[in-house]
Amino acid sequence: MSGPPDTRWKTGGMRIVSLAGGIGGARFLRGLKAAAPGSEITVIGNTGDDITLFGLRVCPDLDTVMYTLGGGINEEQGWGRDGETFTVKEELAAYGMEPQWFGLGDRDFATHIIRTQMLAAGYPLSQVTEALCDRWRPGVRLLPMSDDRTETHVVVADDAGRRAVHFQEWWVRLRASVPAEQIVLVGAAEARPAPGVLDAIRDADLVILPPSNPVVSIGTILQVPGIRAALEDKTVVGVSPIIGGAPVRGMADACLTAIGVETSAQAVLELYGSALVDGWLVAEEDKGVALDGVAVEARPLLMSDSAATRDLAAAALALAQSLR
Ligand code: FO1
Repeated sequence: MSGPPDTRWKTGGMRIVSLAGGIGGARFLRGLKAAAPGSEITVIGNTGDDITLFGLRVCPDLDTVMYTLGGGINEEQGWGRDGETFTVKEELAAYGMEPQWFGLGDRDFATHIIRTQMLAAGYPLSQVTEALCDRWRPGVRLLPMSDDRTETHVVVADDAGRRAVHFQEWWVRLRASVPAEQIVLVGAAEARPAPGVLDAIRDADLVILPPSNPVVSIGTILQVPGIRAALEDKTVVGVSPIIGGAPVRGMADACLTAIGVETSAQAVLELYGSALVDGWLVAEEDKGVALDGVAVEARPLLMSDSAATRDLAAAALALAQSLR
């Protein structure tokens, strides 16, 4: 790269794309916004976790990003609304309505009612998400990976026999305690990238993969036909979700095991592959990680507070800049 390092991302004007799912991804995005205040960030959100409950469409990863960046998240949990109450949930349970294992709060119900109403009126999920973000103003453009319905289902075998359960049932009710024989994105082959997704990737100056779950969040988004190929043309830097052989939070280890991948920063880098990833941030204890064609940088990865998260995001951006 010729000339002085391009630090526009510090002063603004960069177009950044980030793939995100779940709690770790949303928290990282808060740091990304702080590290690149003037940049235009497009988030491609995972919709494989989406589930229909009580006739309402729930989009956990889109909502986690929207609430976290919009200031409405339950900070300790990392999902659902702050200041939540569960009167509707208790009343549903009083009627014996199932499932009772998924904690939908009263405030959260409003989001799902509006989303379901708009979907029923024929609006695609991308327009519904845009409408919900009108209220929350997350400060990023949040796009679902696809407007087509996809769901992550998990094949398990326990005393109730061998069957496929929705990812949320495996994740929340079973706490991933029953080994997943297979993790399948139902609808993947027919799913098309949502409007704006491929354009955002094409126009991006750089792409960041946050430390989201590499299987059921990042991995799911990469299964939408066309997205991985589009990303391979860009400068992409990822942040390892695994530190010293263990996930920082969540149950990425159970997901990696399910697809026969070791729980390590090296194995996740190889899962993404050097065709996709140009730079890879790992924790100090994983500094031996290497893969031809990938610039590996070791630094603290724990997002222990907002400053640490901002610094982590800044390091990812700086590495991406140096590789452009
Ligand atoms: N996770 C849980 O562990 N228990 C819950 O009861 C739960 C409810 C819930 C409600 C709305 C929502 O948007 C997310 C919720 N989550 C819950 C988290 C969710 O399972 C995960 O955030 C993602 O699907 C995986 O990242």
